[in-house]
Amino acid sequence: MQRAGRVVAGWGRLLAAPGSAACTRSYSTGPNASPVAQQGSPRLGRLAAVAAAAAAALGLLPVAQAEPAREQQPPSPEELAKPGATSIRMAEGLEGKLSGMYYHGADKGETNPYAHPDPRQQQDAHGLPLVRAQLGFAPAVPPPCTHKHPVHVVAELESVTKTLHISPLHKYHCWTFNGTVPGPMIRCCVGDVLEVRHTNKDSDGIGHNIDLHCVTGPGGGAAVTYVEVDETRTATFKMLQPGVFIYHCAAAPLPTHVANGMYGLVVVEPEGGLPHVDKVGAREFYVLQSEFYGEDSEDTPGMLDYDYFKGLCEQPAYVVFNGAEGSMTEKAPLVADQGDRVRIWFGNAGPNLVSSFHVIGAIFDKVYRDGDLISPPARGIQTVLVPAGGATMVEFSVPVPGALTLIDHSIFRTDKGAVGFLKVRPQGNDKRRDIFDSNEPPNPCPGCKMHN
Ligand SMILES: [Cu+2]
Repeated sequence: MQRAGRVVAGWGRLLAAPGSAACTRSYSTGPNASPVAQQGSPRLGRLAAVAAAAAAALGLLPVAQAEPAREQQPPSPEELAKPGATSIRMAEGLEGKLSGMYYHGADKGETNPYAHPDPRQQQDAHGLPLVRAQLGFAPAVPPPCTHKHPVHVVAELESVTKTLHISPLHKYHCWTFNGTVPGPMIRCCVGDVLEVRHTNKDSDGIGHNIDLHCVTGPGGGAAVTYVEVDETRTATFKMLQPGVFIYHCAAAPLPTHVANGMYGLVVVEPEGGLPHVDKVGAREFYVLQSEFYGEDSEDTPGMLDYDYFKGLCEQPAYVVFNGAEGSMTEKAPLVADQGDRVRIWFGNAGPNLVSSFHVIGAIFDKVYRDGDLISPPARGIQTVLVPAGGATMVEFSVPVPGALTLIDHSIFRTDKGAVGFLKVRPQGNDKRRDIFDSNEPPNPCPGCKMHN
């Protein structure tokens, strides 16, 4: 599969993106600004320096190697509290720590420069180090979070249409984030600020937005990220809860935007990261289940045309993992080595069905139910329910070589595409016959597509 294993970052385009000129605006220093605002805040300056030093020590990639001279510092909390003193407001003051909530006051005609940090800077206005979001394209995942202090993560999502194979028989005119179904996986830590920069390049001229389930606030960010064609809008969201979260387009008609492929996953790691996340031999995969609704096109052979009423009746033509029947089967299975730990970030975009996620030949020894990364995981689980608009994370070991099979155990859906393989490659000569043994050679049943 061409997109397998591809992990990319789109930082370069951010610098040249339309509208980036707005990032160069300075803080309010108008006639109503106080001397404090005009002279800057020594405390914030110290915090910024400390954060920058921490970022450098941690090896976080700065946006630029050298920070240009900054003529103005962010206004102090005292300054922010004065009515009319500046063009921005914050729901909470900085309070001497890097934990202020970001407030989008566009509905009041206000602008918020905190949402548009200068990409040439190494920190945002709170002193948080600016880092690019590395995007994972399924089944690849972004690298785990290693930073020990909050950062400001910038993720670029682009709405774009693309005709993709959704099965060996059918192509489909997909509405996508960044050209793939599912859209990219984003990874950050609780306490981070996630900046979403949403650009619309839809060739059909349709408007799109993004509802991120990791966001606390109206619409999950949908209204503030709505863009018409060739527009870019940016919003910042503080990650208050760790977990595994779906994001999706929520533009009207919402079911159609989800049914056509506009969804992805955000992982917000808990403070301190996850256990084993850096362990050698750990394999992480991004798998997202979804449905396609349609009928054979009368105009274009081999195309499946979207059918709203099939969606309304919850009668999918396909139920798939990672955007297509066969996305993870013979030609492009997931691969692990005997003895590995396997971690699967599993989301269900729906739009209708609840998944009964199961791996044939494995028992989940850790299940972070509903994407809850705080509570102790459930143990010894065979099948986990994942609702539409929900997600989970499962872990298991693979001591025995051979092929395992990912399915939705609502079993007729395997005939609609919900099948994937995990190939466990042998390591050494120990096949662990103490765990799995037979004198009989494998003899798969004729026509079987689950036990290869
Ligand atoms: Cu959309």
